[in-house]
Amino acid sequence: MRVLITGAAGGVATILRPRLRRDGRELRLLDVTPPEPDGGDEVLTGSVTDRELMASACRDVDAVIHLGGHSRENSWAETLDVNINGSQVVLEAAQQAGVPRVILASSNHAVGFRQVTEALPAESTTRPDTFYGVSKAAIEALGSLYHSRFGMDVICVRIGSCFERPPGVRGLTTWLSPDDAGRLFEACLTFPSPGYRVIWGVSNNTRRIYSLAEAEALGYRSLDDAEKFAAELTDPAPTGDAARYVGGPFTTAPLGVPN
Ligand code: 15L
Repeated sequence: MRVLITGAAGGVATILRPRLRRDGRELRLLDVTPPEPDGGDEVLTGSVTDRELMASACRDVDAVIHLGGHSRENSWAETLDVNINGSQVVLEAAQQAGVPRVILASSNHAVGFRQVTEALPAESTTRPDTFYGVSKAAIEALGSLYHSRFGMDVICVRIGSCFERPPGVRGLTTWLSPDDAGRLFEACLTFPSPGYRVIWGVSNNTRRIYSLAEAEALGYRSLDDAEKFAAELTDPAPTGDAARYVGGPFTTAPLGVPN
């Protein structure tokens, strides 16, 4: 099995790569800044917006994990080009190459203006909080289109906060632990014929508000809980809109300003 990972030098990919390595599985890593290859990984350098590069990157690939793109707010032009156009390039290249499965990194910011008190099933309709959140909503829509037109399996993972440790008090709700991320993406790679799915990427946190049911239906079992870090987190708890809405501080950050 060969898995192409875009955005392979980024934070989530750096967490995932060692956890997805298996006998009989090759990782092909693509990023604008070349990631350190571990062992026998193949490395491709360039942008997900490069159609020729993506066409060759998708050759003889069994699954794509598309993590490439800006991971925070950026100008509309950048967001449109790298996140939205780039994701279309990835899906098109995968489709043309006959790749049967694509896993797309969506984000809690696709639904950032949903209230934290609402029920949050994974497929709740989008309420983006930033241009970045709009790009994640668009990525989910593109994934749906490519599934419906071409029958590709497409799983969109609305990732909470995937870091080594919860990044502050909000992370007690949103954290996806590294090991749970490994378990989740492994389930996405191996669950038979998932079709099109939107799932939450979160650990079984005591303060969790996102639904785990959709990810568990793919065989994911979270073994971690951010609560064990609670005593160490001393940043002030969010207030106002940052506390009211799923997207936290993204809901009040200026639009189109890189942060
Ligand atoms: C995201 O989508 C970002 O990529 C990440 O950097 C975090 O900000 C995360 O959301 C979050 O909400 O914590």
